[in-house]
Order: sequence, then C-alpha cells, then structure tokens
Amino acid sequence: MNNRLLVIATILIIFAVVIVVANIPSLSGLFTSQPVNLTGVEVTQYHGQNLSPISDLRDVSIDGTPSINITSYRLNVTGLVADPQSYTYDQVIEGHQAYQKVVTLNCVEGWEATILWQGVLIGDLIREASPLPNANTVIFHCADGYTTSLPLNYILSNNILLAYKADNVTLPLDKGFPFQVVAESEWGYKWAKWVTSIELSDDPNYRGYWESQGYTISGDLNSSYIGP
Ligand SMILES: Nc1nc2c(c(=O)[nH]1)N[C@H]1C(S)=C(S)[C@@H](COP(=O)(O)O)O[C@H]1N2
Ligand SMILES: [Mo]
Repeated sequence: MNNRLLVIATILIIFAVVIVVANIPSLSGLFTSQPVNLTGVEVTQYHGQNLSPISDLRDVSIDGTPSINITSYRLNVTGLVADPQSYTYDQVIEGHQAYQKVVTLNCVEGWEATILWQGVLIGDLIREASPLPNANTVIFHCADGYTTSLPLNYILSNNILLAYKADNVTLPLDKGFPFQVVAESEWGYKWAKWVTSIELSDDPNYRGYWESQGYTISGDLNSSYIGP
C-alpha cells in the first residue's frame, strides 16, 4: 500500500515538473534542439551603444494605424521589373538573409529614436524582380495610402533595410508592422511604414504624401526638409 502511494506520488511530481519546465521557454530550450524564441525581449544596448526604447517611436501617421491581415498580406515588387514578385510575410523573412543595424530616426517634429533594426535588404528583393535598366526610383506604397520614394542607387549602395524588428521585438502594428523602411540619413517621412508594395519607376521627381505638401524629394537629414 505504501509502495503504491509512493509510485503515484512520484508520477504526479514528475508530471508537475514536466509541465512547469515545458512552460518556461528558457528551460524548455535546454531539452529540445529548437532555438529559444526571445522575440518579446526588448534590448536596451547593442555592442555597448545605448538604444532608445521602441516607445520613443511616436507613431506618426497621416490616418491612424491601418489594420493588417497577415494571412492575406503580400509584399509586391512591381513597376519597371522584368519579373514582378509577391511575397508572403514569411517568405520575406525566411527567404532572405537577415541584417541588423543601429540607425536613428529623426522626425521633422523634433524628436528622434536610436533603434536596433533587423530586416532584409530592400536591394535583395528588388534584384529578385530584375529591375529594368531605366528604373532609377523606388516608390513605397503603404496600407494607409501613404507613399514616398527613394533613389534606387541610394537603396542599393547603402544596403537599406526593410525592417521587421525594432530592438529585437517584432514591429508593433502602430510602428509599421509588418515592414518599415530604415531610410538612414533621411528624415522620418522617408521611413515608409506598413509597406505593401515596392514600385520601380523612372521618375526621380515623383512626389509622395509629404513631398506633395512641400517637403523635399531628397529628404536629406542634413538639409532643411522644406524645399524642392
Ligand atoms: N505608411 C506611413 N508611413 C509613415 C508615415 C505615415 O503616416 N504613413 N509617417 C512617417 C513619418 S512622418 C515618420 S516620422 C515615421 C514615424 O515612424 P514611427 O511611427 O515608427 O515613429 O513614419 C513615417 N512613415
Ligand atoms: Mo515625421
């Protein structure tokens, strides 16, 4: 009788331990070969450099936060390309090399945030679509109707990222989920959020949302944002 109780008690204890361990990600990682997913952990430093919390990104938007259905979501590469592409969220992330970079976003409203961005190279996506020789401009179309543009050459020569994580956290919906352009050295209005389409164009004078209200097409952070 005592022995049976002991066996039952032992089984119950083993059960409890297994359930507890399985529910603690850092512990369950020890028992499986799966990497432990720390996607929710916001980092505050990178190689000794202090980062801004992602809450410093002020959710600037022309029309509030759009809703995104990630199941039906597609990122399209269109326009002056020989081979248009249409990627699911997972195809963008899993099918392309990931890169990380610390870059500061400066908004014309006078605030800034220094963030560790993780994303794919926009150039990798563009190259897969085989841009035509006359393409020189990249227009970003967004889920809220916003558009802005950047020179193709700037994107390729600066390894410009399309980010899906900020400070190691998956981009929150109000920060541009699923993807935001990390337009380093450019004013914040060039950092397209909620990107749905990357259009190759031959019009370097294309004016997006803020550019048509008098902001510069170049968007150069070292110049005034008001101008041609
Ligand atoms: N789709 C879309 N992207 C956008 C905007 C917008 O209104 N719509 N605002 C821009 C501006 S002015 C800034 S400063 C940054 C702000 O990015 P954040 O919300 O990550 O801080 O997003 C840029 N990208
Ligand atoms: Mo901005």
